[in-house]
Parts: sequence; C-alpha cells; structure tokens
Amino acid sequence: MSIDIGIIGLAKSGKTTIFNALTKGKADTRNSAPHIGVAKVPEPRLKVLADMLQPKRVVPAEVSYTDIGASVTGLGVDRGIGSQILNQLSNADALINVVRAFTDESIPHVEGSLDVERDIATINLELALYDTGIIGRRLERIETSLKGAKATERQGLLREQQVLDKLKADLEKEVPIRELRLTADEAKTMANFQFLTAKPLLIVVNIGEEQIPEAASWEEELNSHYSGTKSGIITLCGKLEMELTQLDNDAAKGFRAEFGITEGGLDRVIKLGYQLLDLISFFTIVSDEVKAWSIPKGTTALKAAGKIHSDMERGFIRAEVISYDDMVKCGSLAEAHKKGLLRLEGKSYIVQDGDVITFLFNV
Ligand SMILES: Nc1nc2c(ncn2[C@@H]2O[C@H](COP(=O)(O)OP(=O)(O)OP(=O)(O)O)[C@@H](O)[C@H]2O)c(=O)[nH]1
Ligand SMILES: [Mg+2]
Repeated sequence: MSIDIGIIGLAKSGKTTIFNALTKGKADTRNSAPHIGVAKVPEPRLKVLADMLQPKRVVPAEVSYTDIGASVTGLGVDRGIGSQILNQLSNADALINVVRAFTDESIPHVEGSLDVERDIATINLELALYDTGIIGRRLERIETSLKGAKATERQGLLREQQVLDKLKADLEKEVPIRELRLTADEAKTMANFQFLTAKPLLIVVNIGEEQIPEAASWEEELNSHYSGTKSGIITLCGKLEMELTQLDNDAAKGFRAEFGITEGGLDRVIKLGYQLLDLISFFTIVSDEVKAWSIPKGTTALKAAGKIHSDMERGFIRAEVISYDDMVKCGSLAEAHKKGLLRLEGKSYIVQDGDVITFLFNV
C-alpha cells in the first residue's frame, strides 16, 4: 500500500519522459500504454540512522507513479478514456499534470501552439467536468430515491443532496474541491466519492534545456497563481532529468552544476508531492533492517502498523516509540531502553514525523 501518484497531461507534453526520470525507468516514450514504476523517497534521516546502526539492509519509502498513458481530454464527457484508466486515476492519491513548455518543431503541440496557462486550464476543466458528472449522476439517483424514501432515509438523502449541490456550484465557479474548507459532515459525504479535483495536484511545467536559466524566476511567478495548500507548481526539464538518471550521482551533480541547477529536479518533485499529500515519515528498526515509511499526518499507530503488515494491525498489542532526535542521541535501541526513553503507546497514538517505532503484536 504505497502512495500512488497519477501522471496526466495533454498528449506529447512529456508525461512518459518525466515518468522515466522520476522512476529511473526506461519506458518507451513512443508507447502510450500506461506505465507503473516506483521512486525512492529522499529522506536524509534514514541515512543518519543507517550510518549509526550499520544494518544489513536500508530500505527507503517508495512512491509509486502511474503514467496514465492517455490524454485525459474527454474525461468530462465520459468517452475517449477507458474504464481501466479512469480507475487508475480515481485510485491515485495525488495527480501530476505535465504541461509542455519545451519547443520542438518536430513534435507538434496538440493545440498547435505553446500556451502553458491555457493547457493548465484545459486539464483543470477536464477534471472539474468529470467530478461534475459524478455529482450529477448521484443527484439524479437521490432525486429518484427521495420519491419513495422513508422519513429516516429522507434526512440523510437531503443532507447529501445539499452537500453535493454546494460542491457542484463551486466546481461551476472553477473552484476545485481540494481548495474548499469542508465541514466534518461534508467531508464524510465526500469520502464516498473519488473526486479528481479533491486530489492534491502538482503541475510540472516541462521546459526545454534552453529555458533553464529562466526556470527559477518563472516558477516563482507561476507559484503566485497556482499554488495552494494542496496544489503546487514546479518547472523541470524532463528530458535532461531523464538523461541524468542514466549517469551516476556524481556525474549527474556535475551536469546539474553546469546548468546552474542546485537541487535535483526529481527530488523536488517527490518532496513537493510529499508536502501536498501532507505525508510524514516514521522508521522501523528490526533485525538488521532499517526502513522508512510514509504515512499521512494524523495516522494512528494502529493504521501505521497496518501499513507494514495487515497481521500487525490485526494483532496489534502496543508500540514502542522514540523520537528521531532521542534515537540519534542514544545511538541504539538498547541504549534507549536503558535510558528509559522508549515510550509505550496504544492503538490510538498519533504517529509523529520521525518516530522510530517497534510494533508489538501477536497473530
Ligand atoms: N526537446 C525536448 N523534447 C522533449 C522534452 N520532453 C519530452 N520531449 C520529447 O517530446 C516527445 C513526447 O514526450 P513523451 O514523454 O513521450 O510525452 P507524453 O506526454 O508521454 O506523450 P504521449 O504519451 O504520446 O501523449 C518525445 O519525443 C520526447 O523526447 C524536452 O524537455 N525537450
Ligand atoms: Mg507517453
């Protein structure tokens, strides 16, 4: 159950190129079929723990990326996109929209010209139309159900109708669901659907190599228009990043320096995705293996255990927890134990970023 991010965008925007860069993959860009791959989440604290404990295996958390492999235009009218792809989109935890900014005469732009803002608006509209479609169909069904409903059912249906009407009105005003502040009641209704505009959205503006010098200032400008708590925008040269994945780390660093790029573009995409999804890391240290895990902020110890293994969730007894900082001070779990720094926590403990956890369970 890793985090899954769906990559969408107009045709020939660079989706597969960026997918390859993110997953260090070699998917054929000529092939428009869906591709699935994983990327390791950069987590400096994992390295510190590994250096300290010298385990046999060090396992970073992974994010999985799905290159949808098809244009999502037509989403709103329910054609031009297969149900399998729709499923993949609906199940994604977040979306990346790849928008083309690179110029290449030999690869014509689907719209005939380059226009980043237009293309962002096109995809946003498609996502909104899709959600409006879901809402419309549900509202029709509610209408029918209301006719024969008993008083007890009636209340629930009316409340759902009210929430959906509100979401629909917002979507029609071009406000995506991710930007709404929902009441607990509204959020509960929402949880029954997999709205695409409710998912965190990261826009990747795919620039050409010659645009790299202006990338930072352009990004800043785009940020002021497109960034929110659950949305972000980043400029990235997909082609260069994909080529760099073929080199070893030092060589790639050298190349980046030549282009004046300080941080790896892919690390930035992964980190920003992490932020938008509101994820945190926790660590496990078990029999010569140190592992990092990604979970949404606010996850309970019970659910965190389930992330590792369903047996651990089912047979959960308790969790032994120590903060990352205390762990580093102690140098080992044995030492932490001796100093009495391991806390015993129950099922409902909310896991904190950096926690080092040993789950006790029986099956
Ligand atoms: N010059 C240049 N070409 C690029 C860049 N990024 C992608 N391309 C090229 O553009 C073409 C399309 O890129 P893809 O990654 O296949 O784009 P896509 O969105 O997956 O395309 P479809 O799946 O066919 O819709 C390929 O020939 C890429 O090599 C870039 O930054 N600069
Ligand atoms: Mg492709």
